[in-house]
Amino acid sequence: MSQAIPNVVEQVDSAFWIILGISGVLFVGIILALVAFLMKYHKSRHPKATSQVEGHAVLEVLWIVIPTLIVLFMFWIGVIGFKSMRTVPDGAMVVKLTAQRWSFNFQYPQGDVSSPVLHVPAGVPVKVELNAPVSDVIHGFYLPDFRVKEDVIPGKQTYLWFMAPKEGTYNIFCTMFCGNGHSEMITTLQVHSKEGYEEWIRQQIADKNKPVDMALAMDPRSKDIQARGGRKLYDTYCGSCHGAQGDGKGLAGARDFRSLAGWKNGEKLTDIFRTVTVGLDGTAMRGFPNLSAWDRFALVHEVAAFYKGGDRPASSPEDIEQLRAEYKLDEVPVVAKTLSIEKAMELIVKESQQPR
Ligand code: HEC
Ligand SMILES: [Cu+2]
Repeated sequence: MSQAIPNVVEQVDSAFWIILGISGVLFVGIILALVAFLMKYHKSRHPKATSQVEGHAVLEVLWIVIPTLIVLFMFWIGVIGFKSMRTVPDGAMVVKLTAQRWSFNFQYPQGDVSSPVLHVPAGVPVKVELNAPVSDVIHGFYLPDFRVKEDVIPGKQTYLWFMAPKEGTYNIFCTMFCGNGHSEMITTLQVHSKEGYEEWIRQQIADKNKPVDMALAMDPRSKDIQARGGRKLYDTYCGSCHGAQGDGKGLAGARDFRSLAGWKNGEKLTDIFRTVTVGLDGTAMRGFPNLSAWDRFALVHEVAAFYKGGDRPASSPEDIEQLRAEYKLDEVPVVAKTLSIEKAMELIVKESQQPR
């Protein structure tokens, strides 16, 4: 059941050039005729007014029929391109996007992996299912290099598909003016070879399943925490609301981390870990359970580091033990799910054939 995968980039570009070409020919033709008539019928050459010409059936039919055909031709090119944009090829890999003020998060069909940068294999059609939480605003998902763009609408799933022919890094933009952090709502598409993609997914899963050593995780200077790049994680996931300096200036009501005033869920490192994992009900603070536990610990330390003063309560050994038990943090990997792309695609195709 294989069909040729249309080249949307080519279709969009050729529609553009054809329409530009037709418009160009008409523009030049009309201007030339205008100038020619201006000169030919100038008053100096024709001092007497001409007689009134009335009706010319052939001419009138022509100037209605020809432009209509041209416009229909443009429409037809558009319809073909539109059809290929809206028809997801069989066997497309499905990635789920959640866009919210002001970041993108992609979830992959393999394992329970997610990332702020979109990773895909080259030469495989990818369907991106676009979602935004009902409490959020409309965003736009734009992949200029692949000529596709679609609105992301809270509470309604939309989609687009594209296929990257070769490896590389490409831009992704939000195209809706979605508030304060709109200009930061930018990410990238990373296209790997098929093997490279599998390897990436495998690493992500291994990383997620890496058991946590509580002593190292609670120590901001341990190399396991340092290696996480907490600052970058913070900028990616939290800074848009909590502000670059943890000042809460990004979104009204977001926590200012520099003082302890008014914390709801507790201000010890272990409390912060819980908040980062499950969020705070009824507020804009959502949980980030898709991030690996190590990443969440790195974020906890990043947040705590904004605090000015010496009186932040320390987590007791009991707190730490309780957290470990609650989240089974030191357990050995549960699953290393099947990773072959072929296998994953088989499942996806089956799923996509279910009636909706
Ligand atoms: C969409 C905006 C938004 C994003 C993104 C966001 N937060 Fe929050 N966060 C909030 C708001 C709003 C509050 C305050 C909730 C309240 O107290 O009503 C909050 C509160 C918190 C609290 C305090 C909880 C308490 O006990 O009072 C912590 C800790 C926190 N956020 C950490 C983070 C971290 C870490 C990230 C990034 C992984 C993050 N937040 C991303 C909006 C956000
Ligand atoms: Cu946006």
